[in-house]
Amino acid sequence: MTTTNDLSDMVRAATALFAQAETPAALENAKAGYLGKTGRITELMKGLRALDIEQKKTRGAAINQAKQAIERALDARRRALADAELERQLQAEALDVTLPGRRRGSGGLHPVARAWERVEQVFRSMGFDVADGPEVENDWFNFTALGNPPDHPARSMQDTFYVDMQDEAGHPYCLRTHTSPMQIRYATAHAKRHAAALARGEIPEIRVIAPGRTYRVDNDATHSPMFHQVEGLWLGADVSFADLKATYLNFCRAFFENEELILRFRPSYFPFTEPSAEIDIRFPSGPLAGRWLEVSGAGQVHPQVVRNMGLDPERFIGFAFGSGMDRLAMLRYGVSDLRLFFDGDIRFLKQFA
Ligand code: 2NM
Repeated sequence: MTTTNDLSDMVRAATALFAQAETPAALENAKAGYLGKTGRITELMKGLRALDIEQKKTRGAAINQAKQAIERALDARRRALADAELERQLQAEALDVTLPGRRRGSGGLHPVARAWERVEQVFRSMGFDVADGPEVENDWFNFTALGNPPDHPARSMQDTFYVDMQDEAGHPYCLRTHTSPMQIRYATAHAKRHAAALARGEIPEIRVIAPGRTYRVDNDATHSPMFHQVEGLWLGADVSFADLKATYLNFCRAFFENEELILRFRPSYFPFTEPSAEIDIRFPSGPLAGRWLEVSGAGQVHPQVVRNMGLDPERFIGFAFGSGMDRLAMLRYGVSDLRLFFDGDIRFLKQFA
């Protein structure tokens, strides 16, 4: 026959056993030892049958109290385990909302692309159209139409990248060595508009720039096999060398944001212009002050080239120029070595982002 003391010992033992259970499953196992079908409390209840009515009352009440105490201990431990589990989960999923966010890396335009955009902006502001076309050209557009005779050294394998391909007329293809072929394409593509205007007694204008990638067999500190050019063309009834000077001066002053810079024209030679000139610029102040810097070639478009554009050189006269866009970018952004533009070094490029 167990005593009240035995019952409180049992409650203590059960509480201690529950405290050792580290998981809900272990706890439910421990519970079965007391409250299950063959648990100790259940067995004690069964033992009541043998007692008389008075003993049944007092003993039954005592067992009941012990049972309730064990149930409270069980509940408390269940809650403790559930709290611990929740706490563990919260720890595992913890977010430190005070950490600075991870920023998305932001890109930037390449300095040559920025110069390119500026060039387009400035020339558009002066009424120029912008033309774009193939980088793989046939030699008629790239050389013949532009006044390069068949034996011209620019056509040699040493100077030009040829492509293993020919058009229907047997003209070989090459990577364009300048963007001037675009001028021929542009003029011929607008031939209908010109013819219609001429029929109305007007002389239409061609005012266009062709910026883009160009290719030559060349590779040193100041030459890269791929480089960028912008060529301009302005043809009309009476477009003169004075217009060339004004246009190019305006362009340079806008592009470099310097109203004081001046130009110098030196006589030169190009197969597609006559007369021809080299254009130098000079900054009166600033980091580039005091030196003449070569920036462009230019000239009055040769009558035969005008004819190759499908236009009558008796009616159309004007100028063309060709400038190195990489060089313009170097001067504008203070870059001393052309190769920096093409190395793809992020530390260099970041400075322009
Ligand atoms: C230059 C220098 C001088 C030029 C000529 C033409 C065209 F198509 F009208 F004939 N486009 N660009 C030209 C003239 C290019 O680059 C140094």
